[in-house]
Amino acid sequence: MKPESKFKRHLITSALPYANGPLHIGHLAGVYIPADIYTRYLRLKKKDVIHICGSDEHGVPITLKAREQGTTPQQIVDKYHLLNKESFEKLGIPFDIYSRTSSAIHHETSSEFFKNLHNKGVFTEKTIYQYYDEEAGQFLSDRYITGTCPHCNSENAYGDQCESCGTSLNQNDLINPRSAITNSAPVRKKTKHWFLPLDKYEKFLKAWILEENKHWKSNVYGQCKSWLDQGLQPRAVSRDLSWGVPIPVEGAKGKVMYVWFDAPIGYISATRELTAEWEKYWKNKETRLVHFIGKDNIVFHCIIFPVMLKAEGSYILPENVPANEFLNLEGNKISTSRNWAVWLHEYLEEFPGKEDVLRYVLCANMPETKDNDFTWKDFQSRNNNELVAILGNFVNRALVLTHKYFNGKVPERKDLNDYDMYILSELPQLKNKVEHNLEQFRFREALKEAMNMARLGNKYLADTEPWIIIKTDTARVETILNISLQIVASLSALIEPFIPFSAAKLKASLNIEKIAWEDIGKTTFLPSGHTINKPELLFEKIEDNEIKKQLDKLMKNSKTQEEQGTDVEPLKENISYEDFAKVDIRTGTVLKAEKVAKTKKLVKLTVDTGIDKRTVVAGIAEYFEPSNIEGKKVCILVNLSPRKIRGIESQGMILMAENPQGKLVFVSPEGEIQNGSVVK
Ligand code: B3M
Ligand code: ZN
Repeated sequence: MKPESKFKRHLITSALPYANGPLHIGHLAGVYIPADIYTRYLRLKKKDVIHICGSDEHGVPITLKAREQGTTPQQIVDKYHLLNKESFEKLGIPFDIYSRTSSAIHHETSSEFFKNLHNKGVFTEKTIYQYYDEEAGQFLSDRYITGTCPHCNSENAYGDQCESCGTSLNQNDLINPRSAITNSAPVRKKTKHWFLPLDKYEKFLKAWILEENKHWKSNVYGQCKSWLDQGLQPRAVSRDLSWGVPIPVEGAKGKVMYVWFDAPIGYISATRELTAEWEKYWKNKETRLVHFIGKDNIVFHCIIFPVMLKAEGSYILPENVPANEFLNLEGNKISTSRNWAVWLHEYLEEFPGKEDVLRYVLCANMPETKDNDFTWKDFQSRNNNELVAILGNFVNRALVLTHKYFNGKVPERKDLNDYDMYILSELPQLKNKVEHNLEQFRFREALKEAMNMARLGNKYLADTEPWIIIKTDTARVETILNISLQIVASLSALIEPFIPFSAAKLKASLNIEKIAWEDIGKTTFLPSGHTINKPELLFEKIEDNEIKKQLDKLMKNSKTQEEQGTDVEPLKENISYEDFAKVDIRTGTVLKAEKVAKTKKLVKLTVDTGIDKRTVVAGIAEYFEPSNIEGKKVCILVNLSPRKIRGIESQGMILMAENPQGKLVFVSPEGEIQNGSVVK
C-alpha cells in the first residue's frame, strides 16, 4: 500500500443510487455516510479532494417500473433523481457534483469509452440464444426469468442464481422458465452481443488484487479472491433494450450498454461535467481513487470496472474499495418492496433539525465487517445517552459557566496542575486515534474516539467542580474553563466529519469561523478575552412516544407477504392422498452444523433422523449461526433423492417456513418426541 502522503489529490466516489426509488438508511450506512465522513476529514486536512456521485438511471428495473406505472423511464428517473439529490443535501452530504447517467455528457463519455475498447479489439462478439418474452416484446435479463432450480427444486430460482441453495445458474439451466414480466413461458431467440473477456484479465487481476491490494478490507478481499478462485467468464456488456446508452458501433441497432458497463463510467462523466481538469483526477498516478460501495457492488468495482479501465489504458485504478456489509432494520432485512425501511426523505421531514442524530446512529452502527442492525430503541438511547448526556452536556456546561462567571469571555489560564496537564496531553492523542481509524476506514471506532474527547471534558468538569470552587478560588475556575473551552474548540473540528451540523453550531457558539484538523488539540486555540456567543441547543431528548410512533408506522405500512400479492406462492394443484403418502417426513435432531466454505448461504448439517445420521446441505447461513442450531429439533424430508450441492451430497431436506420479511424459521416439533417419528 502506498502511504496516503504519496498522493497529491483524492478522488472519492460513492455508488450511484438507482433513480427508481427513494434512499433508505441501508444505503446511507453502507455507502454515503462513510464516504461523506472520509471526504470531510480529508477536506479538514486541506487535501485536494472531490466527492463524486449521481443517479444511475439505466437498467431493466427502471423500465419495468415505468411499464407498471404507465409512464416513461425518463419520468421515473426525473422524479427520484431530484428527490435523492435533495435528500442528500439536507442530510449534509454535499457532493461536489450529483450528476446523472441519462445526461448527454454521460452518453457521450460512455459511447467514447465503448468505441475506444471496440477499436482496440477488446470485445468479443457472439451470437447467442436468449429467452424472449413474446407478450412483452423483449429479451429477458437473468433476473426476469424465474423457474425451478435443477439442484434443489426450489421454484423461485432466478436466471443467474438460486437463492434457495445458493448455486450460480445460467438462464438455460432453469426448468419451466417463466417471464417475471408477464408470467408467460419465454421462447429462445438468437441475438448478437458484445462481451468483455474477463478471463483474459485474470492474471492481471490476481497480481493487482491478491498481491498488491492485500490491505483492502477483509470482506472485500475475500469476495474478490473467491471470484478469482472460481475463474472468470466473459461478460456480455450489451443488452436488447431501448432504455440505456446505445451501443455506438455498426450492427447494434436496438441494443444498449449493460447498465453495469455504463454506470461506473458515470463517475468519469460526472467528473468531466464538474471540471475541465477532469483528466488530472482520472489519469494521473498522483491521484488516489477510492470507491465507496455496498457489498453487492464489489465484483463490479473490483473486477469488471478495473478491467475496463485497464483495457482502455489511460486511467488509474482504485487504490481502495472500502465496501460495507448490509444494515438490517429491527432484526429483518431492509426490503423496498415490503416497505420495511426507514426512508431518508421521510426521516428528514419527521425529524427536522435532527439530521446529525441519524448520521451519528448510522455511523455508530455501521456494518463495517458484518451485517448490523438498526433499531429505533437504539436510536433513542444513543441520542439520549450519548449525544445529549455526553456531548451536549459537556459543551453546554462549559459555555454556560463561561457566560455565568466571566460574561462570555474566555478566561485566562493560570498555573496548570498535573491533572490539567494530563487532560491537555490527551487531546492530541485522541485526535491521532480518530485519524488512524479513519485512515483504515474504521468509522465506528473513529466516532467512539471522537466522543471520548467529550467524555474527557465531562469528566474533567465533574472532577474539578468549578461550580463549587467558584466561591473560594476564581483563578482556578478561570483555568478550568479556559481548558474546557479549548476542548470544545477541538471538538468542533473533531466531530465535523461525523455530525457537521452540530460542529457548525459549536463554532457559532464559540464565535469562531474556521478550525482546521491540524488545530485539534492545540491548547491555546482560543485566546483569552475572546468573546463567545450564547450556546445553541445541540441535542434534545427523544421521548418514548416518538419511538413508538416510528415503530407503529413501520408495522402498519410494511406489507406482509400476503398483502404484497405477487410474493405469495400460488396455490399448487391438488394431489391425491397417495401422492402425499409418498412423502416421508421424520422428526430429527441437528447434531452438527458448519458453514460450507466459499459460499454465503450454505450450511452443512449432520442430522440424527432416528433411522441414520445423515448430511443435509441447507441455504440458511444468512439467518442462523451454525453453532446455534446444533441440538435443534427439526422435521426432515428423508426420502428425497440425494443430490450434490457444491460437491457435498445432500440427503434430504429440512422443513423451513419463510416469514413476511423473507426470514427463514425452522418448522420444528413441539413437545417431547423421539427422532425418527413420522410426520403426517
Ligand atoms: N446503481 C447501486 C446498487 O446496486 C448501483 C451502483 C452503481 S455504481 C457505478 O444499488
Ligand atoms: Zn437451488
